[in-house]
Amino acid sequence: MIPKTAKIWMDGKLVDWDHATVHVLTHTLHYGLGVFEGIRCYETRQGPAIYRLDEHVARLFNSARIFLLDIPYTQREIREAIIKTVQVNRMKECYIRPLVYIGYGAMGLYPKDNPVSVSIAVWSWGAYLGEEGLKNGIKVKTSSFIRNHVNANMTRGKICGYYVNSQLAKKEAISCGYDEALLLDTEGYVAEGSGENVFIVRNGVLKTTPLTSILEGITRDSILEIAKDEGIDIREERFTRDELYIADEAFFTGTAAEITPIRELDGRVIGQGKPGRITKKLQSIFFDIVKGKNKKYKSWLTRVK
Ligand code: PPE
Repeated sequence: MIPKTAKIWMDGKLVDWDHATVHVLTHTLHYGLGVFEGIRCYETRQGPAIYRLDEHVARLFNSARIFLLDIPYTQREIREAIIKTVQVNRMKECYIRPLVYIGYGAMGLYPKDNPVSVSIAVWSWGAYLGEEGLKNGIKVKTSSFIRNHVNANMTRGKICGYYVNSQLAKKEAISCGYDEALLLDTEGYVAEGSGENVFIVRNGVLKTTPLTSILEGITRDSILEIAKDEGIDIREERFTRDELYIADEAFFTGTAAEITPIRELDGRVIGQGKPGRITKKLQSIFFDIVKGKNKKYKSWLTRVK
């Protein structure tokens, strides 16, 4: 169970956690067309700070644009509502989940006049793949489920329904004794994790999959930018699962997963079977940034007073 906080923002009102409910005929609940975000707020010496808030809000609106959802608020209003929700719940550190959903009204696949609603919840969420995983790496399984073709389910939008595919992959991986799943694209190349983007390091080159059948991850973007500033050779290009088997290092990135090293894929040990030098370096810079200890990237943090 996730720990309760005091209030959830629902269409402009701060509602008590236990009363933040919807009707069972809420359209999104039946058909999966809703868009959401996952954002983290970290404790810094200057107080709580939200990581890359503007980019997350922009992606929420882009998701809505792709899926023809008319959010009845401006980006500025949602941004302010997110900050307010963190404030009223007095969170020092939390995960933030804005959700845009189609409400109660007509049923069937054409909910023309149903209202579009927005909710924002916050809660404490520790290491997504476990503290141990964050430190020493996780065991991953290539999924028997593949990512949707981009014309079946557009991946630039972070929609609720996309995560059915992710859940199938995740359940399969866990039931086989692994920590996480790696999904391939429709052509058999590596795509991403169930809720993470993926990177490898081979011969000093950092590679990640191109933005064709994956979510445009904000942590992915952060890592690319940090690596560029560190003078690391970066490539955004397709690679296969066997290239991952023989990589020197591999890791997942995501808001929830942060930077989680991969120590094994399908029973093949990656590199030395522990977080590699470049992974550790990027992880350490990332955690300094989010905790407000790296001035160079301070524009990525929005302070919550
Ligand atoms: N790919 C997928 C499929 C994905 O869900 C995420 C985030 C990412 C990549 C990384 O994107 P970003 O967070 O912008 O770096 N997954 C979110 C949901 C996880 C969940 O279990 O819920 C997250 O990390 O918040």
